[in-house]
Amino acid sequence: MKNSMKFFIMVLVLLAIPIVILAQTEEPKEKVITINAQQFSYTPGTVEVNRGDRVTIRLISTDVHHGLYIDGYEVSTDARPGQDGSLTFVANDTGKFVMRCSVTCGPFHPYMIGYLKVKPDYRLFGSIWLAVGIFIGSVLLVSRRQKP
Ligand SMILES: [Cu+2]
Repeated sequence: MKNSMKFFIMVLVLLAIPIVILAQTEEPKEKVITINAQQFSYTPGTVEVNRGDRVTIRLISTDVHHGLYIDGYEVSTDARPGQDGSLTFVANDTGKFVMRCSVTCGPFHPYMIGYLKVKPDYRLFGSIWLAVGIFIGSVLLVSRRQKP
């Protein structure tokens, strides 16, 4: 393979990776998620959002009085049948957080647990990589052109 071809492919890969990262990362947005609470679980049991999202959780109970408390975010709400609960927060911390029932709702109440997953925001990382890639690509291109 010719050297110039190798160079061209190298630059293409250098630029393609951050473009793929940027294309797959969603913009932060408003997310409304409905969670059903029933003795002794949440449906869905795991909720996934992206870092920066403004998340509103609507809690619905169909049997008894339940609560929802998110460890780490320290936010909570509760719901009774016909009386939904609601809580809103901005998902600024990434990681996996435990959501637990905050109202004693029966014998297995301590095992009533769900999870909140906050995925990281790769947009800054992707943008920096792209900028550096374009810079390195241009410098290499210019330096090759100047050779006799
Ligand atoms: Cu409960």
